[in-house]
Amino acid sequence: MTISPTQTFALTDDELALLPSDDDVEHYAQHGWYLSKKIFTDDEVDELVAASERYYAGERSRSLPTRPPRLAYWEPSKGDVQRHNDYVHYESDALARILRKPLLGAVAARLAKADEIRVFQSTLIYKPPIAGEPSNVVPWHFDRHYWASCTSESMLTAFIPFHDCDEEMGTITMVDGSHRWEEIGADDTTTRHFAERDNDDLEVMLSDNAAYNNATVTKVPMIIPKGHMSFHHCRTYHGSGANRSDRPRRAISFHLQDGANAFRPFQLSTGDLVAYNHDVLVRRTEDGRPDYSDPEYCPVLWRTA
Ligand SMILES: O=C(O)CCC(=O)C(=O)O
Ligand SMILES: [Fe+2]
Repeated sequence: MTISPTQTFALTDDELALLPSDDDVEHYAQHGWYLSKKIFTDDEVDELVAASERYYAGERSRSLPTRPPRLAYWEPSKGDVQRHNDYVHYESDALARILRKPLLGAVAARLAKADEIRVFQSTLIYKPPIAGEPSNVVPWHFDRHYWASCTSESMLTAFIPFHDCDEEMGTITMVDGSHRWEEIGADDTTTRHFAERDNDDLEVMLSDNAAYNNATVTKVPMIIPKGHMSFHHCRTYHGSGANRSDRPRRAISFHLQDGANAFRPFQLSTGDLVAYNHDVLVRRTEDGRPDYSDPEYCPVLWRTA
């Protein structure tokens, strides 16, 4: 699945009409989120469902050579909890083929004002239709906290449901404009995965941060029609609730990096360096750092000619 560094990317006229307008780009800059037009056809979305079911049944195009320390990796033995599976763009060519549609990368490039967009991570997500299942609740967080070893402040995430997705299904919900907040209480614990933190802690952290910024917490649920997707900035707080519908909530969280992003050493107060799962997988740069442009794991999605 590697592509040559000189590969060019192009859009059809129909696709050009699906890019965010200048007003949309300004909206994203102000609010920290954007609800896209219809990026995937119904056939492409249906193939995401089919390919994900094959993935859950054990189909792999290749397997990770090693399991990094914080890998999310649901297996059937874990039962009817919320499923998270990282690196599906690496392990499933059927999913990758659709995720790598140039239009998606071009939308991200417009929003991030970047010439190049690469994959950073992809997580396949499944919320079983069980209203009271505690693991279905995604507490407030922003993604930059997990990416302390990245230099970029412009990374972003596409949240891609495989069907119409609304509040009943526990759709992703953004805290409007929160990417522009200055953060208080940023300590070592914020680099820990949100699954390891207390939900009440995070609700308090959100309201404290809002108060510090003289802001109010405005929660905006993303009502996403099939084929559309939401994008959020790496500092936008978001979370999601229970799946109260009678259908599974299926999605991919597609984390994207701008071309300039690279590894940086980031030290905790303990002296330990923050690591990202990539650090035990990707090739090294000439000066020995993990290379976040390794095409095996972080392929280019879009490059402006
Ligand atoms: O599954 C969700 O509702 C939230 C996913 C998420 O945290 C993300 O896309 O960054
Ligand atoms: Fe997130």
